[in-house]
Order: sequence, then C-alpha cells, then structure tokens
Amino acid sequence: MEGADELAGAVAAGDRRALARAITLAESTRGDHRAVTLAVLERLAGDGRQALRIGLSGAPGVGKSTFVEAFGLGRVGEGLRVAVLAVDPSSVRSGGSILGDKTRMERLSRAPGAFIRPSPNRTALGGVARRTREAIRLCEAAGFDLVLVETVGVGQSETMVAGLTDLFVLLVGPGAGDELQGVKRGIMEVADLLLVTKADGDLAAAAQRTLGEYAGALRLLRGRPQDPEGYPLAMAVSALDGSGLEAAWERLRALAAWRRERGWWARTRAAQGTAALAEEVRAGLLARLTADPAVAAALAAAEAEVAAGGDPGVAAARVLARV
Ligand SMILES: Nc1nc2c(ncn2[C@@H]2O[C@H](COP(=O)(O)OP(=O)(O)OP(=O)(O)O)[C@@H](O)[C@H]2O)c(=O)[nH]1
Ligand SMILES: [Mg+2]
Repeated sequence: MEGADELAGAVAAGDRRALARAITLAESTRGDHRAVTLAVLERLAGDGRQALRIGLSGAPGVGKSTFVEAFGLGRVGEGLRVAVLAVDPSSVRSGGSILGDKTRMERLSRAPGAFIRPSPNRTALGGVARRTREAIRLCEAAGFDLVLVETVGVGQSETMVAGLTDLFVLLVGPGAGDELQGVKRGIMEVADLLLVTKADGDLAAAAQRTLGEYAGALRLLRGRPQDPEGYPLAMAVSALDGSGLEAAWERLRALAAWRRERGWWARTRAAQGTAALAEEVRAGLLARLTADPAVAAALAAAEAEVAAGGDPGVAAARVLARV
C-alpha cells in the first residue's frame, strides 16, 4: 500500500503529525483510507509497545476534562508521554463540548509530552468502537506511555470504553443526597476506580458524603477475580486544588501492576482482541452479504417480521437461505 510504510514508520518514530494523520485515516469511511489504515496497523502490529490504557467516563459536566488535564499534567511532569482521546458517542451533541475540551485542556495540549485528540464531529453509527480501538493502538504504537480515553457517559459508551481499555474510571459529581445519581449497576460493575469529583471548597462536604454512599455500594458488588483486595475503590478528588490526584494514580498503578503479575492484563487484552475480531468479522460478513440486493431485501423483510412479533431464529433462517 502506497504511503503506508512511510506513515507507519513516522508513527513509530513518535511523529505527532503522522499520528494525527493516521487517526484521521482510521476515522474515515472511505475505502481507500480504510486500506491504508489496515496496512499501517499491520506494519505496527507486534511492535511490543504497550501503553497503559485508561478509560474515563461520567455524566456531562462531572469534571472529566478538567480531571484529565490535571491528571495528565501530573504524569507528564513525571516524564510520561500522555495521549488523550475524546470519544463522543452521541452524534446529536453539539460541537460545544469539543471546543470546550480543547480550551479546558489548554495547558496539557501545550505540554511537550502530550497529545490531545478531540472526538470527530459526526459519528457513523457503530463505528465508534473500531475508531477508538484503532486510535488507541496508534497512540500506543507512537510510544505513548499512557492513553486516556474520555467519554461522556450515555449508558452504553461506558461499557464500550471499558472494553477497549486496561483500567476504567467512573467519575461522579459531589451530588449531595441524590442517592447514587442514577449510575447504573452495570456501569459500576465495570469500574475499577470510582472518583467523586470537585471535592473542594463548598462542595467538599457533599463530596465526602457521596464518597461514603458509593464506597458502600461498591462493597455490595460481587467480587471480581481480576481485582486484588479492596478494589474496586472509591476516592474523592479535586482537579482544582489537586487533592487526591496522586493517590488516584498510585491506586491505578498498583492495580495495573497486580493484574500484570497475575496474568489478568494479558488475559483481558486477549479477550478484548478476540471480541473485536468477532465483531469485525460479523460486521464485514453482513456488509458483504447485504451487498446482494436479494439478501438485503430478505433481511429487511425479516426485520419487519421480527418487529411484528415473529421469531428471530425462524426469520434469520429465511435470510440465510438466500445466501
Ligand atoms: N470546584 C470544582 N469544579 C470543577 C472541578 N473540575 C471541574 N470543575 C468544573 O465543572 C465544570 C465541568 O467541567 P468539565 O471538566 O468540562 O466536565 P466534563 O465532564 O468534561 O464535561 P463534558 O465533557 O461536557 O461532559 C466546569 O465548569 C469546571 O470548571 C473541580 O475539581 N472542582
Ligand atoms: Mg469534557
């Protein structure tokens, strides 16, 4: 593939402009761009580079970007190279948050060891997971030590990001009294660390109360084999005054180290890889099959049949009989 060798080489050398270009190609839906992306990813595969991938999610305005900037600056200060990817799963959201993310991460974006990639404006349905996965891999291949993936929590985006990262952090606001703020149990179950944000000034007391509620709720969850004693864990942080940020990093690092030692890191990545493979094959097969108008029509008819109460297995058999 023309140009792919050069692009892959530049990405591997840590060239930021090449990395940005490679991510843009990975975000594209054009067939020729897709071909270059796959060639680049293939050349970079097996490079042995592994960043610590951390997913961060939470309700709009909970303080994700402010946290990522303060936290990221702390890591850059330790000499780590930090990449930040913003994922916006809902195409209905305005561009406001994207601009907001940029301005709120001004200091981090100027740091020499940092790379910030806002989410693309429009999102082709279903393409978010692939795009995010490939952007993470490209950052990793470019030599970043830490890849932070910020996503707005809209129910399914959290589990999607958790399925692409090594550690998943759920951020909640210091909402005094509003019992657990409607955070769904399934999302708490995928969190490795739960951070109550804005634990400063007037909000400090509310944050401590909220912390108590979440700590109690986490204790009620069933233990997970990939966790050492005491995890998942709830903590209070302030991106404004910096309190709790170092402690949060310490806990995340300890958890990552424990999982590496026990083989959970590798097992999780392998499981994530095979799940992504299955999804890619499934989506690819479906696209190939429905390129035939007769199959596409049979699928549409089957969908209508199932929507009207028909049996999915029976309807699927009818579609597959056309293949
Ligand atoms: N007091 C206090 N305010 C904070 C803190 N962190 C963020 N904020 C404020 O909370 C608001 C939202 O912060 P963001 O970091 O943009 O929140 P976000 O979760 O990234 O928001 P979206 O990306 O729009 O979902 C801003 O007005 C911040 O100044 C904090 O640690 N303390
Ligand atoms: Mg944000």
